Amino acid sequence: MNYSDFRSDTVTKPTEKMRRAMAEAEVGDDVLGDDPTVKKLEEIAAAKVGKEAALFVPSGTMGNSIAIKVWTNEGDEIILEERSHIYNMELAHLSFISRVLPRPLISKKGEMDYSLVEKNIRSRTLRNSGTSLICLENTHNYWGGSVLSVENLKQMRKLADKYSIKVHLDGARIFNASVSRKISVLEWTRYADSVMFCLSKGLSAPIGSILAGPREFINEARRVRKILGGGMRQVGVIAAAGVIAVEEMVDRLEEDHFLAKKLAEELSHIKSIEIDPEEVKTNIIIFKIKNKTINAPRFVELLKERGVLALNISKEEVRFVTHKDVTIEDVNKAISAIYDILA
Ligand code: TLP
Repeated sequence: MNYSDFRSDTVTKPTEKMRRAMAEAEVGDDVLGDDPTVKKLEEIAAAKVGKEAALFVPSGTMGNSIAIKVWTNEGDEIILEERSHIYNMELAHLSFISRVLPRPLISKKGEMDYSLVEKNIRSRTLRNSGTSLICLENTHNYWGGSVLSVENLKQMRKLADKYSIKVHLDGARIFNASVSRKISVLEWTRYADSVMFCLSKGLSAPIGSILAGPREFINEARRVRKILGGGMRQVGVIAAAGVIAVEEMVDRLEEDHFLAKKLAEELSHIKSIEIDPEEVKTNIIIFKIKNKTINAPRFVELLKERGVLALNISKEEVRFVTHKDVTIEDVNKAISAIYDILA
């Protein structure tokens, strides 16, 4: 069957230009610091997010886990948002690798409240282990690709400075935020000590993410990457696609946002679906199924039978993600399939 694949923007295939650049990439042993293409990517990426240095890592999960490992000591507390990817979807590397205690907080669509965060920052005493890090996510995946306000980042920075702690930004889709708000990513990243962003999602590179921050932090991050088995050799063949991802694939994200909005608007007319299309600002659409006989996992199975792939993220929530490799025809096909199932 010819599937229309809305499971994630991670399913995007590299462009022809990426494949050519990969074939022709100049390479060297990157663990020995010899790969010119990786160096080029790291320089471009650091500049994009306004940081001193950057590190090319195999995945977003590794980027986040390295950042947390470098910024914390075992037993520290870290504050993050309760629906965040780091807390829910990264196989507990917080406890497995960094051995820190997560303190998840409620939020309004990913934005944690200043006074709530302040109340939860604990200083190091004989009874408290002490907070060393706040993690933020922008765009916020499980809040349906919501965009954090710059003001929220500013507030979290203020708290971090007040209590001498760090801010890490999981910016897996930070370029979607930038395109949606029509402002530079720097408007957010300037308030974070470190930033991770993914090349392999909407930007369509086949593999890889970037971790960026101060030079000393990145030097240490490079050591942790090696510990985790992420020291890669002639990896310029992959970094070459990453260069095209950051330089040429950002503006087109607008098209993904347009399709997501269109899909959300159509879905909002269906009685047993709960969604506010106004809230869909980027390329992720999360909606609730209010049908008594069909739960989200069953709904996703029925979609598949009709040639449409999506993910259920809970018993009642379904997620669609738009990206380079879906078109308006795929969106129309999804809408017909959904009407067919819920009619
Ligand atoms: N998200 C994936 C899945 O894990 C759910 C997706 O399809 O959305 N931060 C955020 C906000 C993410 O959405 C993801 C991946 C990551 C980090 C991790 O990136 P990878 O998959 O490269 O380890």
